[in-house]
Amino acid sequence: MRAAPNAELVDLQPGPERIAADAVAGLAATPKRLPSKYFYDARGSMLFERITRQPEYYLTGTESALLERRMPEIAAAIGPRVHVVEYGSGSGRKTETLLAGLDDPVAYTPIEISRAALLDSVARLEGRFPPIEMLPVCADFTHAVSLPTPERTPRRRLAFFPGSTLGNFVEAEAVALLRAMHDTVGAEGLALIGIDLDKDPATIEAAYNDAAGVTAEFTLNLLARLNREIGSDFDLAQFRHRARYSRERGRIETALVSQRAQRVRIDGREFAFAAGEEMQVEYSHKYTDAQFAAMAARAGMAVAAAWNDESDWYGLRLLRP
Ligand code: AVI
Repeated sequence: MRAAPNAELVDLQPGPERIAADAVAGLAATPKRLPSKYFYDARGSMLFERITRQPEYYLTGTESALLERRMPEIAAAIGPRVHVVEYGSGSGRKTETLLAGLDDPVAYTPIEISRAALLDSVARLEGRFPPIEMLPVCADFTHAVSLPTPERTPRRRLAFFPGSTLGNFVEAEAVALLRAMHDTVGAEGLALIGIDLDKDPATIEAAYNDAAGVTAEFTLNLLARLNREIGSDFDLAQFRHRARYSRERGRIETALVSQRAQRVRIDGREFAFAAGEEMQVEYSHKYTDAQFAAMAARAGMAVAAAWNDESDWYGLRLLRP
């Protein structure tokens, strides 16, 4: 792992006690579940990067192309001298496109749960954008985070939440997150959010069941991580990835399915799985325009501008309080 030379790291990465408590609470629930935020250890982040390059996973490529093409309009709508606060770390092209396209951005704060991914992305961006102050925060962004103050005073804050990550939260959580963003950016602030739009279910399902099996590996890595970090004894060969689209709920529901009756020990507790029992590990919501606007409104925000790709598969939304 490289260190970021000029970046001050605020480090609140969750430790084993927090992870174990979350895992035990999830396995004690009915139906069983595990939080998808724990997918992203170093190996999980690497596997996610590989997912974004699979031909079936249209989200990343579509969003990057959309942002590149519409960046002049987006920059004009946002205005100069912003402090960019990214939810999740910018390891891809998107952050570079945004920082390069904005008018004189003052500072950049990625908030990211994986320390490795955070330091890596900051080290890379720092080299590319020397005038932009790098102020990373290693934390779970679903909790309130107090932001570092840039040396140069920004005109406003811009929350940047690309990649359709908002879709990994159920509605009440997504609204709470948008409200927290609203509070973080303040009355003058803005938020630029990437959302995957509702479309043909077969296209969506294929994106979460790639032929190369990278998504299945990514899902199972959650169990490998728990075994390594909190000493659980999941047998990875006895669980299978399953991702299905629910039309009714407008979301991909990803589960790990127990291949036989088995017991798993975590933190001194034992949990029984039946053969075929599903453990919920991730939701990936897809939105209509009306659903997204209603959610933003519940968080006290309004859609100020909207950009979609030509097929209306994917959208960027600029929200204002
Ligand atoms: C990060 N997030 C938006 C991805 C998604 O599409 O829900 C994570 C992912 N899970 C499986 N493939 C990709």
